[in-house]
This record gives sequence, structure tokens and C-alpha cells, in this order.
Amino acid sequence: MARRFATHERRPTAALDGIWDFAFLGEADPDAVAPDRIDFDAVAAVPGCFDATPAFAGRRGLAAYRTRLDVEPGRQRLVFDAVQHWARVYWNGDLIREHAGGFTRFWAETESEGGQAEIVVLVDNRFDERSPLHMEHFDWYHYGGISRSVELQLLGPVRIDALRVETASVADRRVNVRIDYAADASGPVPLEIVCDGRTVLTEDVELSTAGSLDRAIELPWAAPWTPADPNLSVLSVRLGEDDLRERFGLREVATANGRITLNGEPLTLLGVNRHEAHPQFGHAQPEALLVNDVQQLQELGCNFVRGSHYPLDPLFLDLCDEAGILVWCESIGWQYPVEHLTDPAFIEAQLAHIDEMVAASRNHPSIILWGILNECPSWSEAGHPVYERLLGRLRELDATRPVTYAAINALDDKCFDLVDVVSANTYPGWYWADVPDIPGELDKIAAHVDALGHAEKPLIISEIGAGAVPGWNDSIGSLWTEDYQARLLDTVAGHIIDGQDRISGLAIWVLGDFRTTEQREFLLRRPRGVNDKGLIDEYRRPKQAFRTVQGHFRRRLDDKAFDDRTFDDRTFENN
Ligand code: ADA
Repeated sequence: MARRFATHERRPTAALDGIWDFAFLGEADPDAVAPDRIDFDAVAAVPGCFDATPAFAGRRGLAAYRTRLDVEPGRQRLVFDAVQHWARVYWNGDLIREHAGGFTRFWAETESEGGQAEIVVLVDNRFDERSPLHMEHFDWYHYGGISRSVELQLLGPVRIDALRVETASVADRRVNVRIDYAADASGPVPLEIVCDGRTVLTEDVELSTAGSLDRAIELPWAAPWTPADPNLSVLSVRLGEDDLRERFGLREVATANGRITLNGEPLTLLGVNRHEAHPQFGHAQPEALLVNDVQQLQELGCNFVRGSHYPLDPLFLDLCDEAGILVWCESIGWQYPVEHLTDPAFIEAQLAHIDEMVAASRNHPSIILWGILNECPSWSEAGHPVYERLLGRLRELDATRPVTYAAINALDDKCFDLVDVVSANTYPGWYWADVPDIPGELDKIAAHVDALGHAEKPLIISEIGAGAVPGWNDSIGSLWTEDYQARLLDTVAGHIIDGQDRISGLAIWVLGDFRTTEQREFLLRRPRGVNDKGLIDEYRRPKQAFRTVQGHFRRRLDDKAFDDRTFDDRTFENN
């Protein structure tokens, strides 16, 4: 896949990225479409979003992608890093996989006798019961297409399906490794683990037809991963004739005395939210754009980015690992109504999506926090069990990271008892109140959270911001001007950094402008059809506020004493 390291050295893999045949089928019902009867009259880039291209701009409906290639005989695995947002995969006319939900990796498998293979993928970007995670009213435009890389892998009789590397102890340079495998037959095979080019384990293991192998590994040479010194290691596992490689960093995340800590050091998180969207590429982020975004985060002086509001591109996470940028990784969500949230089909789809998110991204050291359900009904009694279930799933999957969600109204929230980190979205000075009220509004949230008995939990302002039409100013600094946005964010950053010490994280809304939903009521509140609370516009050109925020963030990052305030270290414990 498009990563910063090879995930396989032994397993034969072929990148399928490139130009595929394409057909837009519009209103067609996928059940009524025969893959061999499609008239492929156009082409599309993979990865790419068809509705961001001039020929199919803004089209919503069913689309078909096709590619052909020669394959060796054997078990084939097609790996999709993301398809927006419903997919059905055919191999030489046979249906081999259906998948609902964008932004996460899934795979489709089949046996082949070899020779030419024709792969057809039906892709649907409509809002219907097939795609319970995606809703039209979300405040972003749902682009459709095969939006991330596709790879074909040839599998042998033993398959490594997942490799998890968790830091057991930074001090002892020890990690726990779990290898999930499947095998055609039980029996002994060699296991070899190599880390950073050094063989750390060789043995023969007795496999069953599916299972996990757990090993503890010491890496005395490895240096810890920190934002200032993001040291990375690559672990290669060979099992029988198969292999899998993952990159990781030695680091421990914890919470203590109202702060998130990394390797025992309390963190102050200063950053932004980030959508993966571009007017020309939709949710498909060209590599150059990902590099651009990371450079702009660094230029801004960020040490933190919240992936709003879905799992981010694995390559972006690789770049954050290398840049030492701390990441909040969250499952898809945006103000689902209560009835939706409590629908069993929705809950099942969220659980599957969370499983895929964690499986695809758990080894990134940059991810320090898992999140779910942005601005959903955590204010309702009915929401509580749903939050409990989904946060519980995250904890089951990964006991090493704290969990959170962004609350829409912290003063009315009912689920803060369920999280390790309290996070509040708030828009004083924009949707209500005035700029001078902002410090008081933020302090009110902090006091409320403490009064609820959560003073020990870290508190993050997970969204705050103002709209600014790029290039727009007037003589009085009114709403929608760059002046107003800069003034508001100056007050926010000034207060959080210098005016208080309870809130230890800030994610400004938002790094870049992005297109919003086509729903009329939204468009009336979003000039240009764009959510323009970006510090940069949708083409990444800085607005005035970029420099204002940069002044605050850079000053803080340069002030080494700021994070040296001492707190007792307490390893994060799952409850
Ligand atoms: C919310 C939401 C964001 C965005 C923002 C805004 O906080 O979480 O996705 O819609 O409001 O711009 O109003």
C-alpha cells in the first residue's frame, strides 16, 4: 500500500493504483446490475473521487470501476484502503465482498486458477440503508469513489492477518507483539522476528488453522518516540513463507492529574482539526497534498491534530509518526439523531468501523487518543448505553490509549463518566456571545467538568473557531472577515495558553476550508458552499489567522519550561 515502509517483503503484492475503466450508473439499483453488462464508457483515477472530477462533479449514485490483470494461481486478497462509501467487489463476475462505510481498510478474497482476472467494483455514494454510517446532513461533502490505494496480494498456506506492537515498558525497552494468523492446515512452521535489522527471535511454532501468537520482545538499542525526537522501529515477522512488517515507536500514553502524559511527561496539545478533502480530489489525498498538510502543521507550530471526523489516510499517519505530531483518531460521526444512534444496524456498522479503524492504525505511535461520535447525543439518556458500548469496544481492542468523544454541549453532557479525556466543542464569539466573552465561556466549561467530579481527567477544547471568507475584510472587522477570525482565535489561543491551566488541549476548528453538504439550509450558512473556518483555504493558502495562531503556538513550543510542570506519572489504566 502507499506507505512509508514496505509492509511485505515476501508476500507477492501488486499495486493496483492507476487509471481504471469507469461508468457512472446513476440511479441504478446495485442488485439489478450485472458486472459483465456494464458499458464502461469513461475512465477514473484510483485512488480518486469521481464526483470531484469535472465529468461527474457533484453526481450521486452508483458507479462502476473495472481493471484487468494477469494473476498467478492461488488465493488472492484485494486490499482496499478506503472506498466511499459502499462497495461491492466482483472477481471474474463472482461477487466476493460487500462493504459499507468509507475511510477504513477492508479486503476481499478469492481462489483463482491464474490467468486474466477482471475486477469490477460497484461504488455507491448515495445515502440509504446500505450505508448507515453516512448521512446527508453532515457538515462535509461526502465524495464518492475508490478514494485510497488498492493492492492485490497472493496468499500462501499460512497468512499473517495482523501484527500488533504495543509498548510494555519504555524504561525496559520492551514491547508485546501479537501475530494473528490463519493457516490451511495445522502443523509446525518457523517463526522469525526481526526488528531494525536485528533478529530478535527464531523458533518453530505449532499452528492451528487460525489463532494468535504473543511474544514479548526487548529492544535495548531502541530510543523512545517523543514529539521532539520521533524515533521509529520496523518489526518484520516471518511465519512459514509469509511475512508482515509494521512500524512503531516506543512510547506510553497515560493520564494523570488532568493531563495526558507521554512517557511520563505531561503534554499540552496545541493543534487543529483536519478534514481530508480537496476541491479537485475529494477525499482522495494525493501524496504531495499529505506532505503539504504536514508541512503546514509544522509551520503553524502544531504538536497535535484531530482527525475530524473519520479515520485518516494511513500515509498521513505515517507522516505524523515521522514528524512527531500527536493525533486524535476518531470513528465517523456527525450529529447523528438519537433514533439513528439507537438503531441496532447503525450500532453494528459503527462497531465494524471501529474494528477496522483500530486494526488499520493501532501501531502508529502518533495516535495518542481514540475518539467516537462527534457531537452526537451524549446529552441524552438514550445515548449513554451507545457511548458505553462503542467506547467499551475501543477499550477492549486497545487498552493502551485513552478514549474520548467531542461533546456538542459540555454543560449539558451525560457521558463524561465514560471517558478518560473530556473534550468539548464550543463556538463562543461565533454562534453566540462575543469575542470578549470567550475566556469566561471556556472557564465555565472547565468549572462545570470539575464540578461533575472529573477534575482528574484531561480537558480538551476539541473545536472552536470562526468563519472567514478567504481574502475578505472590511473596515469594521465584521463576521466572515479574516480580521474577525484572527481576533477571535487570538483570544482563544491567548487564553488557553496563558490565561488558565485547566484546559490542556486545543484543536482549533479547522486547518483548511472544505466543501460542505449540498443541503440548502447548510448552504445558506456556508458562503461558497464551503465551511470556511479554515486557517488556510481549500487550496491551502494561509489566511490572516494562520499567522496569528502561529505566533501563539510557536512561542509555546519554544518555551521548553512550559511542559516541565511536574505531575505524578500514572500509567493509563483501563476501567
Ligand atoms: C461543529 C462540528 C464541525 C463543524 C462545526 C462548524 O462543531 O463538529 O464538524 O460543523 O461545528 O463549522 O459549525
